Amino acid sequence: MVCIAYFYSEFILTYLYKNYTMKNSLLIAAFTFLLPLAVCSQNTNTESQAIHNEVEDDPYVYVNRDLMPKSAAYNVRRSDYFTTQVNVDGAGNNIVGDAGNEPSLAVDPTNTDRIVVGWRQFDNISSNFRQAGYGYSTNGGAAFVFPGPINPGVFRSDPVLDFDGEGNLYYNSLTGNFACDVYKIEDGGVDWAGPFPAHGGDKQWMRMDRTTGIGARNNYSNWNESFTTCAPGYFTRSTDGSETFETCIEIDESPRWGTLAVDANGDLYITGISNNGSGIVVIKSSTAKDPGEAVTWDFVTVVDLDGSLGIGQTINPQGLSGQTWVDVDLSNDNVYVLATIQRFSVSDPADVMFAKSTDGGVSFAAPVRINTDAGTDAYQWFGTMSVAPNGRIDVIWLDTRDAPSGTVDSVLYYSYSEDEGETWTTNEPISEAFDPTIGYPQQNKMGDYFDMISDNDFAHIAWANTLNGGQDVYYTRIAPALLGLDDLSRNSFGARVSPNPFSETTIIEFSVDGDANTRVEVYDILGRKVNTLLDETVSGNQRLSWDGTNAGGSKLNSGLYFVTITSEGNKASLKVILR
Ligand SMILES: [Ca+2]
Ligand SMILES: [Ca+2]
Ligand SMILES: [Ca+2]
Repeated sequence: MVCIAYFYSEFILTYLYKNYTMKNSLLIAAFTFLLPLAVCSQNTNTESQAIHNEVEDDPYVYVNRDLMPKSAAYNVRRSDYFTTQVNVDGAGNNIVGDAGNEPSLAVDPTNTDRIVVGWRQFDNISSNFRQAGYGYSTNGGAAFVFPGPINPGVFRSDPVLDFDGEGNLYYNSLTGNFACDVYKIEDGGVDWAGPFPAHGGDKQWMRMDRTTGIGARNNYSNWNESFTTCAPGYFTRSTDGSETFETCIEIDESPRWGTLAVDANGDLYITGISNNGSGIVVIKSSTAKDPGEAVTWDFVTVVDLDGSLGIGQTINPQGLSGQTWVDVDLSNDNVYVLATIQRFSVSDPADVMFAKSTDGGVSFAAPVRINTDAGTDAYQWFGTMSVAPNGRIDVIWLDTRDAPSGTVDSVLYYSYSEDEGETWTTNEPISEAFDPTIGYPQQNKMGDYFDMISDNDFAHIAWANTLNGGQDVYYTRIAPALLGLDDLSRNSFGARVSPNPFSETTIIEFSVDGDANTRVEVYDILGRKVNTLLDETVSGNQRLSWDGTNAGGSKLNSGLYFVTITSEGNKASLKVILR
C-alpha cells in the first residue's frame, strides 16, 4: 500500500480513464491487473512512457476564436483584492467554449506592472488538444491581453514562467515528445525569442536565479525521471541566458511533482515526492550557482508533512490535488515546504500542510495545518505557497468546507504569516464558490496546480475557476495589509477623520476599549504602507494628527489614502483624500 501511495500516478489514471471511455474493457482489465506491479516497480521509463499523459491525443482542429460566442469577462474589484480574467478576446470578453488550466505566472521584479501568465490553452472543450497559452498585463493586472498561443497549432503543455532579476522573461514549454524548450523576452516588449531546446520531460518546473551573485540569470529545471528525454538525467542548468542547457544529471531521491527555489546566496532547493518511496524531500545544491562548477547535491532531507500527495481524488479525478512547493526567506536561512496532503494521522483527504526549516533545509520542524476548518471531510486542494522578499509567507488553496452536500464547490482561500510561519492570519475567502467540474476539456481535471508570486505589497496569483460558466484562467492580486476592509460593516472604534479632504493637517479621532495594543497606519491606493501614526498600547479616546507625509517625513502626492486602525483583532479603515 505504501508503494501504491507513492507511485500511483497521473498517467495511470489517464490511461484507465481514456480506455474506460473507449469501453476497451480488455485493456482496462489487463492494466488493472498490472497496476500494482507497475506502480511498485518504480515506473521504468519504457513502462511509464507507454502510458503517459502529456502527449498529443486529439488532433489539432483550427478554431477561429473571433467566431466563438462571447460573454462578459468575470472581474472583481475590491480595495483588498481584485480578480481579472486573463483568457479573454481582444475586446476583453470571455470566449465561451474554450478552457485553460495549469497556469503559471511571472511578475517583473524591475517593473511590477508587467505580469505574464501562461497556461494550457484548449481552444474548444470538445478536444484535449492543448497549446502554449499566454496573456500579459502592462498595468499591474488590471487588464490582460491574450494574443493567442505562442506557437499556434502545435501541441504544447505545462508552461512554467519566470523573470530573472533584470526583467528578462522565460517560458518553459513541454512539447508532445516530452522535450522542453524555453522562449524568452529580453527587450521588455511582448515578442518571444526562441524556442531554445532545454532537454526536459513531464512534469518540469523551472526557476531563475534572481540574485546579483555569480549565479545571476542561471536557469534551473527538473522533471519526472520517468518521462525524461535525456535518461538517466532529469535536471539541467543554463548559465548563458537560457540559450543552451547543460547535459542532464540525476538528482538524489528523484523528486517529482514539485518546485524549485533560489535563496539569497544563490543556493538551489528542489522539492518533490521521491520516486524512490522516501516521501516528500528537499534537495539542496550550493554548487549550482557557479557556472565553473558541476552541479552537485549537498544533501537530501525528508520532510514530514503527515501524509502524501493526493492523486486521482474525487476533487480532481484525473489529476493531482496539488504539487509540492518550496520557497525561502531571503533574509535568513529559513526554507519552507508546503503541499496539499492526504493525511496519515487523521482521515482527512486533503489539508494544506506546512513545514519550516531554520537551518538551510538540513532539518524541518513538525508540520502545521494551515486550513483551520473543523472536521476532516473538506478538501483543501491546490495548496500553493510563495514568500515575499520581506519574509511574509503567502498561502492560497481551494476549499470545499462550505460546499453543499454532494458537491465539490470550492472557494479560493488565503492566509499569511509575518512571523516566519509561527502564526497565521485567519483563513480568508477570496472568491465566490464555484463548481470545478464544469468545462473539463476532455480531461477529468482542472489541471494539477496553481501558481503564486509574492512581493512586499501583494500576493499575485494565477489560477483557474468556472465562475464564468467555463474553465478559465484568472489573475488575482491580494493586498494583505488591506485584507477584509471591504467587509467592515461598522466602525468599531467610533473613528472619524477631519478635515477630509485636507491639504495641511487632518485629525484622526477614535476610541479604544480597555488597554489594547493599537496601530494606526496609512496605506496608499496600491496597498503600500506609507506611514505608521501609532503603534503602542493605549486606552480610551485617542486623537492623532497626520500632515500628509510618509514615514520619511516627505509630503505625499495628492490622492486617496486609507487610514487603518487595528486593535486586538478589530480593524477599521477610513478613506482620506489629500489635496
Ligand atoms: Ca472561456
Ligand atoms: Ca501537466
Ligand atoms: Ca481537509
